[in-house]
Amino acid sequence: MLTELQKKKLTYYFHTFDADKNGTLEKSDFDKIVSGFAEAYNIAQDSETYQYISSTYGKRWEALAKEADTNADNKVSLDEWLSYQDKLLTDPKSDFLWLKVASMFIDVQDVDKDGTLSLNEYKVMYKIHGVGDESLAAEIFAKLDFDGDGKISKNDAMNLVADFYLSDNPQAPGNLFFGAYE
Ligand SMILES: [Ca+2]
Ligand SMILES: [Ca+2]
Ligand SMILES: [Ca+2]
Ligand SMILES: [Ca+2]
Repeated sequence: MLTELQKKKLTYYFHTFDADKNGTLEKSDFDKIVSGFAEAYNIAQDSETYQYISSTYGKRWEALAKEADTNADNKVSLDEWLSYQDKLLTDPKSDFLWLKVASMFIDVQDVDKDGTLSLNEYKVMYKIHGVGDESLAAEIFAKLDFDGDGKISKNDAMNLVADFYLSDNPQAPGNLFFGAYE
């Protein structure tokens, strides 16, 4: 069972994928996020980077369509999303799949492939996922960049995302990884 705090965070997270804000997730939301990505970084559609980003988000949608869309209407509702996340996080058979998904998600945001998230990459994530503006991104980034080197290392990012999914402590910094959830 998800706790109230987990439910709150995961509900918020759901909306960051609902690019057209119609209240459900569809393939078109994921396409829209990929276009936003390409636009933000000026990535050509025939480039390897575009292929990588597009296939990563594409696979994410396919996995959701297969595993979360229980009534098979090609949409993932909030209820379907929460049941799916509950299963991922609490069923030992899911074999930490959520952690693999998180790792993939961080890798795709690391556009320059230096193994860390820069403030700029973090800002772009906020933009394409409709999380918030640059000043909110900078404010939260400062809280997550513990050593103040201007980067969030992959290792720190994984710990933060683990907190985002699992922590029931309202003060855990990782709660804010995907933006101000409340
Ligand atoms: Ca939608
Ligand atoms: Ca559905
Ligand atoms: Ca980077
Ligand atoms: Ca750092």
